Amino acid sequence: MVLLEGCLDSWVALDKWDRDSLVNVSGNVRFSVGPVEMRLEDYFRYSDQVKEERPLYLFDLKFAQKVPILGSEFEVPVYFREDLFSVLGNERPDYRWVIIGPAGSGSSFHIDPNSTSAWNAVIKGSKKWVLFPPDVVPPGVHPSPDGAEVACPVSIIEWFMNLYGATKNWKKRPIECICKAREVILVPN
Ligand SMILES: O=C(O)CCC(=O)C(=O)O
Repeated sequence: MVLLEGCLDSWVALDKWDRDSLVNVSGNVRFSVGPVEMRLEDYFRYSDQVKEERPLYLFDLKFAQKVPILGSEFEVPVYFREDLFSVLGNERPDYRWVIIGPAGSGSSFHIDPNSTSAWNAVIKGSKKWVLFPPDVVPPGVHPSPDGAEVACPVSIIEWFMNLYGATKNWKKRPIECICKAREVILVPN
């Protein structure tokens, strides 16, 4: 795992992507939010007042097709330009997402498909990461026999409150960090 600073300096998105500009530029376009599709204006209204333990997390893989200008306001950081998926042409698997969420929302434990090494940039706010070594199953997590699917029955908040502590005296502890705005994390395969 590597945390990088200073490699997003050319991104228009860094200064431009705030709520108002994203709402304006996307208008009535609907983004994928868990099981539903929502306009950004509605999503931000929801996320301002949400009190649920598992707030809905906006996670949209078609954002740049839906609102093409968004696709032009960031670029792949120089370190990640080798693109092995390019040999697949139109068969390329999903490869880019915009992610938005209020405090307490997030992705739970998983292993990315296709042996992906993923980079993940933070534009606003900050994101806590907990990465376990490949041979370690985090407490409370139940992988499928081949390890490809993992189920984590508790919310992220509950995991931190009730299960995280168990790892404190494990020999193989997770690597943890907080990725702040303008930083990028590389999560290896
Ligand atoms: O930013 C996140 O919530 C995690 C994203 C992630 O791990 C993924 O897309 O596989």
